[in-house]
Amino acid sequence: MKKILTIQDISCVGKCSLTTALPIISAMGVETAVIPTAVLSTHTAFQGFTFRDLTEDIPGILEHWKKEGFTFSAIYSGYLGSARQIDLVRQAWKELASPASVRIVDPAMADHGKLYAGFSQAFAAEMASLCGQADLILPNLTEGCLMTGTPYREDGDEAYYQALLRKLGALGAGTVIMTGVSLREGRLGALTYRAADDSFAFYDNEKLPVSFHGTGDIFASCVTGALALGLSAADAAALAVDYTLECMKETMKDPDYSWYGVNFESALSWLTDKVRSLGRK
Ligand code: PXL
Repeated sequence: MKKILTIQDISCVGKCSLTTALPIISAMGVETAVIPTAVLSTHTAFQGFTFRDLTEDIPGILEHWKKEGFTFSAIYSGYLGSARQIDLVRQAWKELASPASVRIVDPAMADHGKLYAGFSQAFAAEMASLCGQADLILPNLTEGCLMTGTPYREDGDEAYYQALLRKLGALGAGTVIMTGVSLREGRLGALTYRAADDSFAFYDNEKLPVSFHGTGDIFASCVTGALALGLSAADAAALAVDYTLECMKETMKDPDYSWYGVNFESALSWLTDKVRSLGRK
């Protein structure tokens, strides 16, 4: 069985970071080890959340795992709280990656043109440096703009997105998958850029007239699981576009849905059926 490591916080309520990565990647039939970077009572879109920083626990975890000889086929980092945690992701790559391991970074720090609460432009620059050392990065439009000094535009055309992904590739990552890209009225998808041959792949599906919190984490988790199962980056992105859409449709069907995250749980059976039909599980 493929085994991945994900490094991000636990928001105890909020349907994001580890509480989505763990169930989604596990459901895809991939063992999911975790390093929790912090425990928050909720994600940071709530008021009054608690925050316990677990940074000081991480070096001991890495040291123990190094002694055990653990390695992972992918190491996927998400929301991180400080420059020190960014450094610890680099250390995890050094200690726990094999030559075939894929280093995946979702620079989860911003959306809708703004940084999340508690982040600065200096942190965005640190994250850009981590992205430059990764194999595959998963920024949304806001994060891509912040990391490359590109003006944020919601009405960008294909040329705007291609220029942005080339700039992100120039940071150093081999593959860039940008989520939330709309190139046609009523459609939304993901643009994948491979720096080695300067090639693009675009996949979109129906665009719903709503936007929900936590969809970026769901998308990144699904891409990570799919890559571990051997899909190409472009195929993994297409599966994740479809799964994220299923999650949003499930949410809209539920009259009692929560504002803070989508009903990804109701769409897990859709995802496991898909994975089975790919013959990967
Ligand atoms: O979904 C990204 C995310 C992860 N973790 C925490 C967050 C957010 C987004 O707001 O606040 C703690």
